[in-house]
Amino acid sequence: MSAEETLILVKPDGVARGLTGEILRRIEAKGYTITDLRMVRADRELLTAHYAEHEGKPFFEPLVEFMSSGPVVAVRASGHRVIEGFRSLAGATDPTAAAPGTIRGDLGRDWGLNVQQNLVHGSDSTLSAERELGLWFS
Ligand code: DAT
Ligand code: MG
Repeated sequence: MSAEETLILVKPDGVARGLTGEILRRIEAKGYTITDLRMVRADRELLTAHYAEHEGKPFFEPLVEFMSSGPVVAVRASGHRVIEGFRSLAGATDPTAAAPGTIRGDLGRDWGLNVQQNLVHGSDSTLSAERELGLWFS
């Protein structure tokens, strides 16, 4: 078995709603290993680097505002195909469209706001996982 690593974030809405434990439980219940974890108050510089692919999009500014509105929990998780596996656990970006059984589908709330407060982030490729782990766990 070849272990892979990913970056998972419990976003400010997840931390504020007291869902950190439930989200970590789902990661571990799936069989992934949490190998590092820290609570971070992310600044604009870190978030701009993290969301570089979205810079210039209409939701970028509100996204950075939201992500810096409170602490996030950054998680380094490892396991076979954990990148794809966690994306699958998280569910679709839009919490209303996310399938029941997923973190966003079961727990995500659609507040009708500009930014989707969708509880979690997960790296979407080996390249972004490497890059994002370097940003959050340098
Ligand atoms: P994901 O978090 O599922 O990887 P993404 O990388 O496309 O989704 O977008 C990053 C975050 O930006 C996402 O979690 C919520 C927000 N976002 C994405 N698309 C959006 C949109 N059309 N309107 C508002 N917020 C959006
Ligand atoms: Mg993404």
